[in-house]
Amino acid sequence: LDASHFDDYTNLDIALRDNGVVIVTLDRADKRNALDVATIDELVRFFSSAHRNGVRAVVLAGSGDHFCAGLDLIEHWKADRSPDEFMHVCLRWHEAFNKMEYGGVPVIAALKGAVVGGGLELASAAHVRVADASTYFALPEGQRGIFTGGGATIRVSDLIGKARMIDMVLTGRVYQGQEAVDLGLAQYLVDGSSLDKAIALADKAAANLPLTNFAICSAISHINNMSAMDGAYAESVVAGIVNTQPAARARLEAFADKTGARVRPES
Ligand code: 1HE
Repeated sequence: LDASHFDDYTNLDIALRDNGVVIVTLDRADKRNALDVATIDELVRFFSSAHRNGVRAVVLAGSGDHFCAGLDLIEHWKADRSPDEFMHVCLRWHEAFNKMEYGGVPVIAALKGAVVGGGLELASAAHVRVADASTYFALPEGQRGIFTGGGATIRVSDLIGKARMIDMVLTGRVYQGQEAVDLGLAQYLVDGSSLDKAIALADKAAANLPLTNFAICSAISHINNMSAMDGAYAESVVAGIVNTQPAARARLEAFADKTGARVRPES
C-alpha cells in the first residue's frame, strides 16, 4: 500500500495496516458522523480506487459514540434543495455505496451507537456488519418528513424483508442486540469492541487471494440481481476464472499433501 494515495481526506480518517487492511473512520464525531456531500464524495473516491490501490480489506468505522446519524439534515435543510438537486445527491450516495458493495474489496462495518437512516444504508452496503452492545438500528425518515434515498428500499429490505423495513420507517421501530442479529441487520454481536472484532474479520478476509475476494465481494451481489438461469451461468464463468487461478495451486497442493488446515468447528 502506498500511503500517499490516502493522505488527501478530511472527513474520513484513513489508517493503513501492514497486511493491506485499511481502517476507514467517518471522522465527524461532533456531527455524529452525519453524511454531508463532502463525506459522500470522499467515500466515492476511496471506494472507487481501493482495489486499484491494493487495499485487501476495509474496516469501516465511526468516530465517537455513534457509527452514523444518516443524512446531514442541517446541510439538507439549509440548502433547501430542488427535487432535481436532491435526486443527484441520492445518485452520488448510490455511486459510493455501489462501489462498496460491488467493488470486490471486502468491507467490514464496525458498528456502535446510532446506525440510523442513511447510516443504516451505508452499513448495509458493507459485506459484514459487527454490532456491539450500544448499537441500535432505525429508519427515522418517517418521523422527519422525508424518505429513504440511499438504497434502503433495496439493501435493508434485502436484509430483513420488506414488511419489517416498512414497519421501521412507518413507526420508527428501533432494533438492537440479539434481535437485530437474528433479523439479519448484523452478522455479529460482541460484548467488547466491534472495532477489534471487525479488524480480526478483515485480517482473515485479507489472507484470502485477492481474486477470490473480488468474486465474493462483487459476483455474489451481481448474481443476486440476475435470474437464476443467468446467475448460474455467470457463476460458472466467475468460477472458471477464479478456481483456475495459478495462485490457488499452492493452496490446493497443501490440501492434497495434508499440510493445509482442515475445516473444524470452533473449540
Ligand atoms: C446532525 C445529525 C444529522 C446529529 N444531520 N447534524 N437522521 C436522523 O434522523 C438522526 C438524527 N440524529 C439523532 O437522532 C441524534 O443526533 C443521535 C441519536 C444520532 C445522537 O444523539 P446525541 O444526543 O448524541 O447528539 P445530538 O445532540 O442530537 O447531536 C450532536 C450534534 O450532531 C448536533 O450538532 P450541534 O452543532 O448542535 O452540536 C446535531 O445537530 C448533529 N447531528 N445528527 C446533521 N443527521 C439519502 S436520504 C437519507 C435519509 C436519512 O438519513 S434520514 C435520517 C436522518
